[in-house]
Amino acid sequence: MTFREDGPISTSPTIAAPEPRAAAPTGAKRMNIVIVGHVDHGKSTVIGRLLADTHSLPDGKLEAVRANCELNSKPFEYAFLLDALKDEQAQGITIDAARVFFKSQQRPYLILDAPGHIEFLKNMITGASRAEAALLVIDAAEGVQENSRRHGYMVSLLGIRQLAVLVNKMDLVDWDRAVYERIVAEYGAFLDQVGIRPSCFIPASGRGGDNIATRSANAAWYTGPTVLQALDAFHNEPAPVEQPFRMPVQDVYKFTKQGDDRRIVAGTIDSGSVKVGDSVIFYPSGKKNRVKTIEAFNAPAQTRAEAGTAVGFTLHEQIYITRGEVATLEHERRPQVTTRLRVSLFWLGKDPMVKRKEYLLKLGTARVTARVEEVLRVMDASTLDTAEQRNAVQRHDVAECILKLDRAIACDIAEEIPTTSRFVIVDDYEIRGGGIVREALTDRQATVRDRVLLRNYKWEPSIIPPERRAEKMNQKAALILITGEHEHDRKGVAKALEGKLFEDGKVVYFMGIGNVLYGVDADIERSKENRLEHMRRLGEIANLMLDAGIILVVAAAELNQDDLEVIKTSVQPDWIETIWAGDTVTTDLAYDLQLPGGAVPEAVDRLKAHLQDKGVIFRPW
Ligand SMILES: Nc1nc2c(ncn2[C@@H]2O[C@H](COP(=O)(O)OP(=O)(O)OP(=O)(O)O)[C@@H](O)[C@H]2O)c(=O)[nH]1
Ligand SMILES: [Mg+2]
Repeated sequence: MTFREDGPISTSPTIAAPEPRAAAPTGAKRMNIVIVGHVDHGKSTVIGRLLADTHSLPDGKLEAVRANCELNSKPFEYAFLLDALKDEQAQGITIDAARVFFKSQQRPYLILDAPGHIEFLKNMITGASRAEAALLVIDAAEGVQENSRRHGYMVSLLGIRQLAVLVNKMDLVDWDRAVYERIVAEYGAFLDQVGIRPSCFIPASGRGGDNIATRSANAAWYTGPTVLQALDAFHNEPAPVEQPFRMPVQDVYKFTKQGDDRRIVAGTIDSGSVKVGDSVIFYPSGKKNRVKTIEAFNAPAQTRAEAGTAVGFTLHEQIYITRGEVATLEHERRPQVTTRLRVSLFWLGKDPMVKRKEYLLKLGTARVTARVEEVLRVMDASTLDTAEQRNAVQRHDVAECILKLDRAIACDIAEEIPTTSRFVIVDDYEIRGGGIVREALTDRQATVRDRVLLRNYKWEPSIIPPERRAEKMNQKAALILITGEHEHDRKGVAKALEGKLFEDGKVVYFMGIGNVLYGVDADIERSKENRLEHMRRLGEIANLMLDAGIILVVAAAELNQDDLEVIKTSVQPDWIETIWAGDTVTTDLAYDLQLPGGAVPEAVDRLKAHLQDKGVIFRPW
């Protein structure tokens, strides 16, 4: 059993240093630091120096690299040490983000030297390698550059609160204090704007080793810490155990032993803690249950688990939940559940982020289709100039946007629980941007959702789990919504499909919209204002039938996306198949299959094949 399906995004080799001579106390917790800054400002040189000066290099490495430089008559660079270590470890693997380990006398460190910010962003947001603190390098001679600001902003947006600024290459400006002070003033003001207070600014020279691991006589006027002291002064961030419990569901596993129908709900706890006996609620569905056992990976069962650990737990009753839901505790603050989010994001894609286009949003273990509803503000991250109301977000821009998702997700607000507020945006299989949720906005289905959450909370689960029912009935429950233009014979197709599936031995039921309108809906008028309530009731009926394991075929004229979203709020979205019948699509419905006008038998064959593709019914071969 694997608890984590998503491995780290980067396959970077690890640069491991041997036991340093000045060993950190055993048991000291490692600190992860990211080093950022404008190109060529000296990041790799500073790391090389730190490795050399803390005696963290393999024996003879420094000498070997020096000798090699001499042989090729090129000047020695401390940055070459990293390359040499990489060559040793990589054996042909392309390197995107180096991970360098070293130890101070106080503790071990992992330094992430991200050559591009995409890797840094990916790793930070996916949690593949989270940095607790950042070291930002500015070249004293070149001064504050575009990426000095951009990276400072990203550090702030990613919620890294600890930062030290290294004013490097002071040798190039003859250790002129005025130059240093100017940079401190300029960059300090910038950081203030983005809400970060650096722990210190350090005048240094990576090349000369001044103020890196040892204090330099070149800057007698400077009384602050060296880089190594600044790193040692950072605090290890405790795992957010005190916050509300959040565990994005990675997967639901089934025991395979005979007669054992327990399931393990597995994931990594992002925040808070959980105990056996706790009442958990899964969002966005709102389904509730109690924790029966907590199973740890490769360890004996335990009674409690907390943030930072990968666990699985079993529940008292079998409820249907899937990857993408977030497990929470009933007595703690509930997460946000909505389809509309106000977010801050930065965009790294070559093509701008535009309205109307479909993107994939990944938050926790949830993946949903997202569109930009509105670009509220765009900010040039390097200058912090803002522009209101634009239509697109260009590469390297930071923007505040409203995103519309095609189904509800559970998340948190960045100020409250940062981990479950972070997301990335994927386009064409690549991460193009990322950000944090600032606010959960209401959507049209909000009132319906509240009722559904209460309904699921009160739901009395059957002792028969849905998959047992599916096995027995040899079909997966599904709602097949056949809609289309008024003229089109939707009803004919729907009834013919019912007939065909029935003959095949399926438990299937055709329901015309009139059956609902004049029955369950008899107390409400057929007005525009009541459309939402009509859809809600249709959804509730469908939900019951699906819970009974039935394939429900519904025919209705000209359903639109709004209608579908209401129905999706009441019915498990991945149990719905939407079919548009007819050559012209007259509404904004995002359908799963279009059936062009034509003979009914052909339409039914296509539908049947579609249901086989979707696994609703079995395809023998
Ligand atoms: N004079 C002087 N040069 C330095 C110092 N630190 C770095 N350099 C030089 O600046 C150049 C760039 O240094 P790197 O360490 O490769 O810079 P980087 O920030 O890692 O660059 P990228 O990874 O390409 O963004 C090299 O030629 C270094 O020798 C310094 O303190 N003084
Ligand atoms: Mg470098």
